[in-house]
Amino acid sequence: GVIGVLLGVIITVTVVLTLPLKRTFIRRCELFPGYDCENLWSVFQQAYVGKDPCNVPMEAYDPLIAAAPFKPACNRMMFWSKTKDLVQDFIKKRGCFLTLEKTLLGSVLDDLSWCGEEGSSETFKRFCRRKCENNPVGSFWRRASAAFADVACGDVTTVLSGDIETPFDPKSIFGSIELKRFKSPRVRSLKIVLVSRKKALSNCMNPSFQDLQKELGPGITYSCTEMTESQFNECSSAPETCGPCW
Ligand code: N1C
Repeated sequence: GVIGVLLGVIITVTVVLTLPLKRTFIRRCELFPGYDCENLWSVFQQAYVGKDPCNVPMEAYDPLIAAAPFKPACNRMMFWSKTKDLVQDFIKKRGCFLTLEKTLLGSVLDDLSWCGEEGSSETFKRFCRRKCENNPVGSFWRRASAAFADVACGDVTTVLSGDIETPFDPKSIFGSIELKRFKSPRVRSLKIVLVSRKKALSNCMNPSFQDLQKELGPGITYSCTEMTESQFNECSSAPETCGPCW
């Protein structure tokens, strides 16, 4: 009858909206040996399921971070802002550097969208609005970035864009969260690599780098290197070690 059809529609819609996200999460997670991916999925879901998608704070993901903590990789950690594609191509070739997207939590959720709804036990992956600050996706990246930056040590590299007028944005996740968590003497230096694709709109003398240095913890050495996209890519064919290229 009508109820049966309705139920069928509801179940189909649920499966179509939920399954692909879980499947992607589990498939990507299984590339990392030694983790209970079903359990991670359930811990992940608890952060946002049944909640107003404007009311999921960073802290909602604390249990997820605790279930798959980041491990320090001294001298090999790479951060970025407004240069995601550039860095991802670079990382594929120069495997020695570690970005958040290469870790378990970063990789399972990269490029995905998710949210819940009050009074519902579903995960939606479409029509998740990101207007409010405490949306499930934004809060995840802020929380994960904080935890990833907390374990940074040694020489840290950040790739910024020379194609914009203000390469350091204090409101970005890099500027507002990661940078502030680098602590001396655990972190020895911050190496900015400023990469320009076409015509550079900024260089290392850009005033925004003064703001950056003000936010940088005392005792951490700062340096900045300008590169074209091709110079940066040549760097990626350098040896397996994270040896000097900038
Ligand atoms: O706000 P951003 O960059 O400065 O954030 C980048 C910074 C990196 O150093 C990463 O460690 O924060 C981390 N990070 C991611 O790894 C990440 N993957 C995908 C932050 N955000 C990430 N995303 C998505 O891109 C997420 O939706 C977030 O809002 C954007 C950040 O882009 P941005 O402004 O270029």
